[in-house]
Parts: sequence; C-alpha cells; structure tokens
Amino acid sequence: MSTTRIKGLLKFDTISADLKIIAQKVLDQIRISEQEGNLLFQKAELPFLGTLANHIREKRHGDTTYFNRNFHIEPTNICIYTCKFCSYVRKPGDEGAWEYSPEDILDKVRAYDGKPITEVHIVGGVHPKRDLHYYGSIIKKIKEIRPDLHVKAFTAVELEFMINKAKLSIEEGLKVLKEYGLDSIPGGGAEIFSPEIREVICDEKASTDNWLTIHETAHKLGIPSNATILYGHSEKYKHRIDHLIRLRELQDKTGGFNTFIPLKYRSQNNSMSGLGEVSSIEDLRNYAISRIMLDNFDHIKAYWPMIGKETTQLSLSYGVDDIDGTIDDSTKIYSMAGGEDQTPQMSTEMLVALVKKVKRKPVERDTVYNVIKEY
Ligand code: V47
Ligand code: SF4
Repeated sequence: MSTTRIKGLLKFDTISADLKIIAQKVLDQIRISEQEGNLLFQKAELPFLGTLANHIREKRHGDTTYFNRNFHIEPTNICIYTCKFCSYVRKPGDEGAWEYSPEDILDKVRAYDGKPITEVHIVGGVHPKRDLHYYGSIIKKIKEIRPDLHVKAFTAVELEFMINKAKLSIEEGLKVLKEYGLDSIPGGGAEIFSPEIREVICDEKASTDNWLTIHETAHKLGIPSNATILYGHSEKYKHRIDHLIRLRELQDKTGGFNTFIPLKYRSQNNSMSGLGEVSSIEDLRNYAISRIMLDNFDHIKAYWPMIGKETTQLSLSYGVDDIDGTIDDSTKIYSMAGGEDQTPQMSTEMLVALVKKVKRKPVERDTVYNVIKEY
C-alpha cells in the first residue's frame, strides 16, 4: 500500500526530478545523502515527506506504536550551566530551586510499590556538589527496592561532570555507574551538534565531541542510549541535517542507540523566548525527515508532553512509532518551558485509546523494546 503511494508520487509532474530521485531511493532502501537531506528540508512539502516516512515506518513496524509505563525523577534543577533555552535551571538559593534528598528520591520509587511500572527516567541539573558515587549509591538503593525497574539515567552532560568530579575517565566512570545499576542513558544534552549554534545556545556544557564520545563509550560497555535534537530555535536546516548525519555515523559504528527523539524548542520563561516556536507542520516535517535520514535507527519517538497529544497522534503517520510513556506528572522540564500539558500524565488506557483513535496498534514495551503486551 505505502509502496503504491510512493510509486504514485513518482508520476506527479509537480514533483521535481531531484525529489523523485530521493523517493526512488527510499523505495530501494538506499541511504539518503547529507545534500539530499538538505534538499528535503528546503523543498519537500509535508504530504511528500509523510508518504516517504510512513512507508519506512510501516515497513519496519507496520501499525505498531510503542509506549511504556514510566515515571521521571528530576533530583534537582540547580545547575552550574545556564543554557539559553532552559526554563528550569536555578542557582542555589534562587526562588524555585529544588533538590531532593536521596531519601526523597527513594520515597518516589517506593510510591510505585506493587504498580506495574517498568522504567524510571532520572535527569536534572548539573549540581556542583554531587558526583557519581552520590548518584550511583542512589541507583543502587533504587535497585534494592525495585530490582525489576530499568534505570535510564543522566544525560551525557550530567555524566561528564559527575565522572570528572570523581576524577575518573569516561570509561571508568560509566563502568562504575553500570556496577551501581545504571541500565541505559537518555538522549538529552545533544541540543545541536554544530559548534556554530551550540556555542550560542549552550557554550559551557559538554561539547559535541564529548557528548558523542560518552555515548560511544557507553555503547561499547553494553549500555544502550537514546539521542535527541533540540530544534526550532536559531538553527538552520543545514544544522539539523548535520546533527542527523553525526548520529547516523555513530550508530553505524556502535548500533547502540535505541531511539531518536526530536525535541521541539518551547519558548516560555527562558532567555530565547523572543524566538517563538515553529508550527506543528514543521514538527511533522522534522519527524518525517528524521525517519528518512536515520536508516539505522529502529525507532523515532514523539515525546507527547512536549508536542501535545494531537500532534503526537498525527506524528504516527510521519515516521514516528513510539510515544514514550505514562510519565505520571513527574517532569517539569516542559511544563516550565510552555509544554502542552502542565501536569503530564496518561494512564495506559489513555495511551492505548490515543493510539487506537488514529488506527494504529498500541504495544507496551520495556525500555529496550521487548514487547510486554499487545492491545
Ligand atoms: O537536553 C530543555 C530539552 C532535554 C527545553 O531519552 C528543552 O527517552 C524544549 O533529553 N524546550 C532533556 N526542550 C529531556 C530529554 C528527554 C526527554 C524525553 C525522553 C528522553 C529519552 C529524553 O530537554 C534537554 C534539552 O534538549 N529542553 N529546555 C525547552 N525550553
Ligand atoms: Fe543545566 Fe540542562 Fe538546563 Fe542546560 S538544559 S541549564 S545543562 S539543566
């Protein structure tokens, strides 16, 4: 069916020859080049992109749409850095600054006793006083309370700081954290890899090379991870493509990325607010081009607390096959930046209904995409 749609596109006179070459490559499963990626961003209309991305999505996953039962813990919003897009960061003593004690964090885990949750996602600010043994001991205790819970924790930015503070190499630090019980690494902190933009929006934190090295090292140690992009602010299309190409190259080397998560810049309460936000059409184009370019990533995830439930439903026809999880009102990163939902939480029933409404098949997964239940 989706093959017929692409073949139909190839007959349209209104579609330019260079775009038809890309469509044919998608049909033939040939990798799209950086130059062609740029062309897609500059020239391709949403229906064309959707046809290509949906073909790839359905070839890989059919109608299956993954979600999981997860919650977040954000140990602190105190951070030594001041990224310009961040609405959440505070300095010690500022109004609105928080830091949970290890016991507070463990209580949050205990609150799920007897509930069928499978993943805790732990990310927060880079606190000046906390090193990897502090956080590692918390992970160890979480595992004692809940051995079955997958701990997906700390962006490469947090990892770089806590490992340096403990005076270890990246490899040593990651090994230590793995021994404490770290199961995987979330995709945050990637922002935009191109130094031109990175230096303007987040010049202090982990460099592009360090972000990539941390993920590469993790993959070598058998720790899978995710990858993100922060798009829709000051970057140009060529920066988005550069970002995707760098991730694709690393994935060729390691195969350790589970999923790619485009994160739309939300503009409230931060120092880039004047830039505003891109449209939902741009969100869908971005998902579709990500799906087309990342031929070695199994999954593309729409993070529903950030783009809202309706765009999430639409995204399932633009390359997305994963919608993250239940969340349970446990994250503030997006609500503080103007995300669609001030108290993001969805029951399993709501997630299932959201997916079924757009005629896709909901499948509950664990963090590494083992199927738990088909609905
Ligand atoms: O790195 C911060 C982003 C990220 C804003 O791996 C913002 O499954 C938009 O990485 N507008 C952290 N984005 C969150 C993250 C994540 C989220 C969901 C799932 C996974 C996963 C990872 O949040 C940061 C930054 O890129 N962010 N501020 C903002 N104003
Ligand atoms: Fe700190 Fe992360 Fe916010 Fe940057 S995005 S200021 S590293 S909490």
